[in-house]
Amino acid sequence: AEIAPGAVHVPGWLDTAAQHRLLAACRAWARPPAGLRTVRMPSGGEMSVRTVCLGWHWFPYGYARTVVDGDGAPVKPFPAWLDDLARDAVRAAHGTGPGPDPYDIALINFYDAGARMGLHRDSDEKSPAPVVSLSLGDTCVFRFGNTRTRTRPWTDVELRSGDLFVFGGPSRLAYHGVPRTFPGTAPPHLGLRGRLNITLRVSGL
Ligand code: MD3
Ligand code: FE
Repeated sequence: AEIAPGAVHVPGWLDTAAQHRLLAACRAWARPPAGLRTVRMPSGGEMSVRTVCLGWHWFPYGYARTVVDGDGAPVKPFPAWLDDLARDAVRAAHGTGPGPDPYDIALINFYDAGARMGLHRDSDEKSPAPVVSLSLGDTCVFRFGNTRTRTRPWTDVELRSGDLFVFGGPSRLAYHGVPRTFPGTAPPHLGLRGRLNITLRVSGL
């Protein structure tokens, strides 16, 4: 379903086996060095989600090759199979592939019960390539706003384990966030308490 120009939701895109493979990979990436961390904002506050990065390290606000605001370790590599997955995802959602630049950033967010993400725009990447979002575990409310203001109008969409969302074209710079999750709604077979969101991006760096 296209909820705005270039913003396409594909429920259940990852089958059970693909969800298990991606979750197992996330568990390995979450381990130190350069593993799961709590992001501290310039204001001093901490994000309630915890994050691990592949390829490039995201910090507020920019990208680096080492964990500049954590253990200082080199960022884990971005594997070629994630570029393949991102390209498949863009083709599935938009019907046509992304440009030639390889996907080279993964930001993996972990939501325990009560974690959320305020409305924001993702503008630290230099490429206009679509952002690919994959959800695992608990269902959440994903809030998709507009490109001009952090206020209404917005559209709330529930994202479930296995869902794909692709944000390209005019939607690439839209405000978005996650006002809540529904703890305990993850498919039991996954063995995941909480929610994981994997975004795949092109740095343009
Ligand atoms: C629309 N993550 O990592 S995924 C983020 O569920 C982020 O963890 C949320 O927002 C999460 O920056 C939302 C959906 C998403 C991700 C990136 C986007 C929507 C986007 C970039 C541009 C436009
Ligand atoms: Fe975002």
